[in-house]
Amino acid sequence: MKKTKKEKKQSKLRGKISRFFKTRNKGIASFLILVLLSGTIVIGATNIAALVYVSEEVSVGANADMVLRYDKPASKISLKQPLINLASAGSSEDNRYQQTVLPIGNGDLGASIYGEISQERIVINEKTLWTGGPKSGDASYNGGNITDKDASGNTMSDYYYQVRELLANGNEKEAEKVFSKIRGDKQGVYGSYQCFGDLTMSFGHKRATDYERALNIDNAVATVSYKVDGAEHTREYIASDPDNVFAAKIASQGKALDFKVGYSSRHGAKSVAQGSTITFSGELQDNGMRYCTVLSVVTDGGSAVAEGDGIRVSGTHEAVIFLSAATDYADNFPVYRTGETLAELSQRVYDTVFAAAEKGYEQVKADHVNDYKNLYDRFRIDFGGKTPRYTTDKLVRKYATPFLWNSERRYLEQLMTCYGRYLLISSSRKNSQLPANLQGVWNNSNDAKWGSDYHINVNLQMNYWHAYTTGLSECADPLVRFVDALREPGRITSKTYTGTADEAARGISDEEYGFLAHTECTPFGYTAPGEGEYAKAQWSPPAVAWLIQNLYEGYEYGLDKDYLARIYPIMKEATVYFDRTLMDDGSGKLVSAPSYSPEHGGIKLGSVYEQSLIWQLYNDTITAAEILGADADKVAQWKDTKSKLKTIEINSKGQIKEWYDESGVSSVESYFHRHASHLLGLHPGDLITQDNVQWMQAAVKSLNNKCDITTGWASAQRINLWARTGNGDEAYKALSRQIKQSVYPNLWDAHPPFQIDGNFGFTAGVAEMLVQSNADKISFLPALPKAWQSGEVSGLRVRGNAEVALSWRNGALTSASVTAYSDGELKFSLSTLANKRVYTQDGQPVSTQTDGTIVSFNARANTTYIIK
Ligand code: FUC
Ligand code: CA
Repeated sequence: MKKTKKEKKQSKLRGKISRFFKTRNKGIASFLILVLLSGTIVIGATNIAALVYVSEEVSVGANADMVLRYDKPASKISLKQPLINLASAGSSEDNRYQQTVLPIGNGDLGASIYGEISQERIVINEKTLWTGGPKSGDASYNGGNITDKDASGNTMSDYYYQVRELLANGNEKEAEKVFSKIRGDKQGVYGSYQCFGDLTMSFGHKRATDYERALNIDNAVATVSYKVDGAEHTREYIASDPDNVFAAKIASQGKALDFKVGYSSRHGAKSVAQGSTITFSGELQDNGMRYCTVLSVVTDGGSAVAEGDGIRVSGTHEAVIFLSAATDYADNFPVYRTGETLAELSQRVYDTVFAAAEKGYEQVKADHVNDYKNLYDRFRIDFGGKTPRYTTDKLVRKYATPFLWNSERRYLEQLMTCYGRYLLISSSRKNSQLPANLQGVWNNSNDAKWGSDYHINVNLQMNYWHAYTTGLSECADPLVRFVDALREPGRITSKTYTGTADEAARGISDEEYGFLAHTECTPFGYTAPGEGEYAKAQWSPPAVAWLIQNLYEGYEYGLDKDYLARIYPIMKEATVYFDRTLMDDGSGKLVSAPSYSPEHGGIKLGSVYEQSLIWQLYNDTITAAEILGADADKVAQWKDTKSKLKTIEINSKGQIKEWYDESGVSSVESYFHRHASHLLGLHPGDLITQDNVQWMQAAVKSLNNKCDITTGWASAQRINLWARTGNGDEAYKALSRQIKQSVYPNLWDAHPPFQIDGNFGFTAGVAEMLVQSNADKISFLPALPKAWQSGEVSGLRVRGNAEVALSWRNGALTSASVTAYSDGELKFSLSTLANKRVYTQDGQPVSTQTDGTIVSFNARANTTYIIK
């Protein structure tokens, strides 16, 4: 028989293999065969394991505690090698910090726990300690805006108008060139978030057994425990908001404690130990910012006395450390200082520490737990998670393999969901001076990537996506104040970069320029554009409009008119900038120019990113004005503007365009790029909804055209986007990919480096999968994945000031209730209330209305409605 080509090839190969055996390669050959065989066995075993694990039935109601648990101190945890490395995680020590410490915080104070046995180490942060901004006492600070003419006699706004003209004439190349001259002055102005200090405790313990380090996020208490010579040693750590202190309780059984407490500055201030108190205070070399921190040790018997610059604790079985820290930062442009002397500032910190010490640890702890649970307990979730067999680092690692029970996977997903809430409560409180930054409040470096600043082309917004949906509206208050504080410097930016000669001649007030901020912001009102290599990436006039979406959600969810009256002036002033600068694109449509789409492509006449945000700003500002009965004349003008805005367009591939003219933009680049800025109308915006089938289908196509391997926050954004399309399985894929690719052993999200937005966006994504209330209607389980066959959730907030509780089994809703907190109509999607009836809690049917697109009923405040 004649051999085919393929058969010839195969017999040749066989010949080669047998010859191989006959030679001295025998050893290697048999080794290779062994490897192949064992490989097959492993693959076979993996498949069987996968079958066993996947077919495990999961049942809800286990009520597993939400605890991050480790059997090793931070120094011994195996680190993760993230899939992509767009940015450096810093030094290897900093990388270890970011992956392994356990964070506690009270909003402005943060502490990160290593849990070391011989020498414990805790990194202390206070959120306002920043370099950059004005030097103390410098009232001439103008936030990095370049107000002078340059050598060629042009002002920044001259360039701005030249770029616009070039764009209007279709000369993008030349426009780019001129645009590159528009810049801010970051040198010495931008600064960076700083680390405050290191708390150490030298126990000198060796040969510890039964070690455990844990962070219980059900009550916000971290612990370390182990045995030495059979005697138990325990440490308990809290960060209290009511008492504004970090507190540590150190206890031992058996032998009395004997250890030394040290506390040192990262900025050269000398630690002074006196009695049982350590203080260090000073002024930052960079900008003269004053800082002070005080630590005091209280013992139960025994002694705590100064020894060198530390405190020796001995002869007691229990010691408590109270610590607080503060700076003279205030959010008042242009000085950004409280005006306190170092002595006054120090007194403030002393008073705080001694008031807590006076109160005593147990009371401070009880008040802290109570205060924390008041926020945390509002929300519950159960996908059938059961306490896993593994420590949290191993759980994360095994999540990427088949070797986890489904109930363990569900546990990790629940834990991640709750962790996003824990981290927000711990890094952003109603009384916090600043919102959560790129790392919340936890930072080990004085040179953190991006200065651990406030990026507003996605990051800061994402930090608060889950604030309203999961019942943490108070935690968003610092964000409102932050945006408000951008107004004053932002007016200078608007005037400097976009003011015209005509406006100057008319002598318009600063307010009449509106306010403007770009991608990168600091606590010192840096609102100018960037400079250098990434100047283009830092251009983003509608970033403020995006922040205002967060603020306005506060009203949509809470329906508090006083709150609306508080944010309305900010909304109105943000529109002023666009009222002044929107331009005709040549077809009668209004666009923003020069326009950019984060963080790729060129400078254009309008981008879908900018237009979607501007549309939303006008949309929400009009509604707000109408609710408040304000500015009727403006409303008419805004409505006209809104109707002329260029918004969504679909390209030849059926996707949402990112640029109106996509020529010259690489589709490969777009595929790999982490930002999905052209889809902001889908989430968090209101432009693209299920009501517009064509746009929704295009959005799905766009999403399918986004690479799965991406940064942590970008995965989180994809969860939210897919949820809004109603595709739960795709949303779930993004969610599980995020855990596999971007979650560190301590559950912090990795860009890399550690960036907290991904943690927050993850939680927001889960909420969005379970309940949606955008587009003026509430939907239950709009994007339920197969992985969450059965579950229960309560405390999910919806727009219209109400709260939802749901249970479902085998993918179908089994019970639902809605609690209204205001009188008014609640609207639901047709499918949500199809074949269902609404009852009061005592079983009285409630009448519903439908107009064919929604079903609604009139709810009364503080009433729960059962849906069956
Ligand atoms: C934006 C993102 C980066 C990073 C930075 C802090 O510029 O594009 O990925 O998250 O913010
Ligand atoms: Ca909205």
